[in-house]
Amino acid sequence: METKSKTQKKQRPTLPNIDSFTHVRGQSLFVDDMTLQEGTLHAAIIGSTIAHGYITQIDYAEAEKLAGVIKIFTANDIRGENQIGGIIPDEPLFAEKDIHFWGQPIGMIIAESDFIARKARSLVKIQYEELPVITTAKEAKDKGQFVAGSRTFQLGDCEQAFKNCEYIFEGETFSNGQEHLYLETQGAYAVPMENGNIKITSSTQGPTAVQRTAARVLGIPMHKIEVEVIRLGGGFGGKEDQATPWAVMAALATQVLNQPVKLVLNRHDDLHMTGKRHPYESSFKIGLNKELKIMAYQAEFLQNAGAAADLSPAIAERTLFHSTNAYFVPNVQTSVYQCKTNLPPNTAFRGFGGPQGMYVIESAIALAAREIGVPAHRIQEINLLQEGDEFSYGQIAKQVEAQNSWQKAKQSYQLQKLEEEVAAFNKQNDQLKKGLALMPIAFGISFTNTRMNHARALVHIYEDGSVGISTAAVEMGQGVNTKMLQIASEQFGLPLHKVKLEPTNTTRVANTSPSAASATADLNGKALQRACKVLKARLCLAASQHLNIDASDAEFHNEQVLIKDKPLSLDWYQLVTEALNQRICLSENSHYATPEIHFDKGEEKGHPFAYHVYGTAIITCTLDCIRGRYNIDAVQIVHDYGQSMNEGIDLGQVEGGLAQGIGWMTMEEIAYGADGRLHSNALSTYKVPDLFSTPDILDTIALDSLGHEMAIKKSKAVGEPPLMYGIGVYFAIQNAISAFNPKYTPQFNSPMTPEKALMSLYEK
Ligand code: LUZ
Ligand code: MOS
Repeated sequence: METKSKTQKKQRPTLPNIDSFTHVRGQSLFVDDMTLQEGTLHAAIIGSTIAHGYITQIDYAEAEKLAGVIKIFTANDIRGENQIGGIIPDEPLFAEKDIHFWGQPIGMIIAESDFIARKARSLVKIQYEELPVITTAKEAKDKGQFVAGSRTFQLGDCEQAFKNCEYIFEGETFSNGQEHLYLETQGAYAVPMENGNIKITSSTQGPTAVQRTAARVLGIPMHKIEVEVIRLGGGFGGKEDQATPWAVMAALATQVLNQPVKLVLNRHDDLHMTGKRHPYESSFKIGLNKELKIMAYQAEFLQNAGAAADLSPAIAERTLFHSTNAYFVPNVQTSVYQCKTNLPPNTAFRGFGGPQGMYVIESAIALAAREIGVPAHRIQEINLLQEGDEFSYGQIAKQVEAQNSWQKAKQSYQLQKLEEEVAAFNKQNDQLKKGLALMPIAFGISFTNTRMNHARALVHIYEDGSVGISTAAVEMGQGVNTKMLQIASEQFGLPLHKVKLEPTNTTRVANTSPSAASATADLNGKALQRACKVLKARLCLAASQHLNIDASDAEFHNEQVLIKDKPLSLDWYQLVTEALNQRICLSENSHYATPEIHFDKGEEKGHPFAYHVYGTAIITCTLDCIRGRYNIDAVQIVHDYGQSMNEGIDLGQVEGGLAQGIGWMTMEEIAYGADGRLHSNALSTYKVPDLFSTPDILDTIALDSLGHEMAIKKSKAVGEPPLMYGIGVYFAIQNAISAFNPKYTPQFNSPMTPEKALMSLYEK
């Protein structure tokens, strides 16, 4: 099978990801590739082998005797606080007595080699007293177990509105978790510097989170810790907060032993010890009028937070923000409960609770469509957001592209013809059935926590005219460094090879937000643009003084300095020299904070997002009704990139996001036993999408939209939104099942694995 993929209407240039060159040669550096200093020690983490209970006895004697074991660390070795909770202080670095999930770190073996450390780990004997294990959100809620309080968003008056509805439907949904499966597992390398200072190289989306937490646990000020990030082999949210503990452990061992320590989790440990996308158990009630307008929508979301809060409160909030997806609903009441279970603390994952919210309203629409006897896309279309509509959290929708992307998809991909083809196919075939579904998306861009929406960029122009750039942006394959390079080289009119992106480092750019929320290029790009402009103004001043002219509006192109398109007698390099002769500062650290956004958590109202990203996907699939297997024939997308600054990279984000969404919705089945142990703990038992699960045809059309002033160069954020196109695949398969089995009552229980599809096909 061959996947055909293209972006139609290529308007703008594409600069290949600058990392491609070293990636394809295997020369890109990750934590595991670092040249190790002499005396480097290696760590293995001792994880709990029960999910809930307490430790009654630990015997380290055998492990300690093993030659090459240097020290076994426990909570007793911590000089600061044994606390790593990011939002709520409810999570120890090492368990002291109480165990809350299978794989919870209890201690760490430091040895001369990785092999010895792991061998020693197998010699540690721990005895536990076990307590009852909770693995589902529902059970936790029934027992009153929460990591934080519930939240409710409200618009209009649902109760009143339901009274006037022609149709009312209620249902329940489940969406499972999802393993991040970043190619590079969690890891860090800590090195002692002088005077108790420590440098940590970490595979983290949040270098400041590592620095802050290491300072807290080690009991030293933040300035004694430098965190550097070269690049990540994938993050997807899994390294927003959960890269932190491993980096802190390595730093702790370095602090105590004064030797370099490397800690890289193997895949098995990573799967067992880290949290994933939150499973959600939800219920909904939807009311429509005769014209199929959704008049009222109620939903209750039970978030399976796992054993500690981690980022769950922020993720729960985003579920509510996106509970009505790309639709306007005048009366909304949504609540979310953050249920405490004995799973590893679940965490950020591309979409950050948004997809879980969107899946529920799509389920509600699918149920309504089936019961009323209309295609779901008719209900979807009638209810799409329009200019000036109010979201349930009070933000007024502006520059709405919901209708535009929908209509463009319908026309460009000939929806009517597709529908006719599917109907004709289904009439002619007994054993194969086709299904079709549409999936509109609207995703809010900004950290929902307003105070996190800021970034800085530090730019040096060196005396030879070459440029070095540091920002808070972490490169994790998403191409942010390439975008930063584009901005600086355009601002200064320099060729790409004259500009260098430095690794992200907390001593160059401090107090940073993580690279997350799809907002990294916007926030850091805007800060970088500012820094470049400040430096250009200084260079213009230098030119004015030297040439005795007004060069304040000079422009920079092709290593030249131009006034009204005429080059000055000084080129870029000569001007840099002249500025230094005049003792002008050629370094600048600029700050950007997203304007206008705000949110009042008391009222649950405000304007949390800089803007929204829109798009529409049309999905068709073919289901083998003997075997339950399905093939995704086509996913045809109209996506709102705004004015994309790099269509190649942005298309890569759409394709990757879609594949990840398809995986979440169709095949990735995380399985925990009733004892809280992860059963899907290898790639033989956890199926992720491969080339055969991607659509035969994958088309993306760039919607010709204006973009947004708050997007960098009007190029809208692209990281997370496309994942949610994958939700439509679930409903396309469901429609194919319905075409085969008229008695099928849709269950909204994702992922739609072939097993589930097969059972549904023969349900009576
Ligand atoms: N991380 C975060 C995120 O801390 N806040 C957010 O709003 C967010 N949204 C998406 C992804 N990560
Ligand atoms: Mo994220 S889910 O780290 O943007």
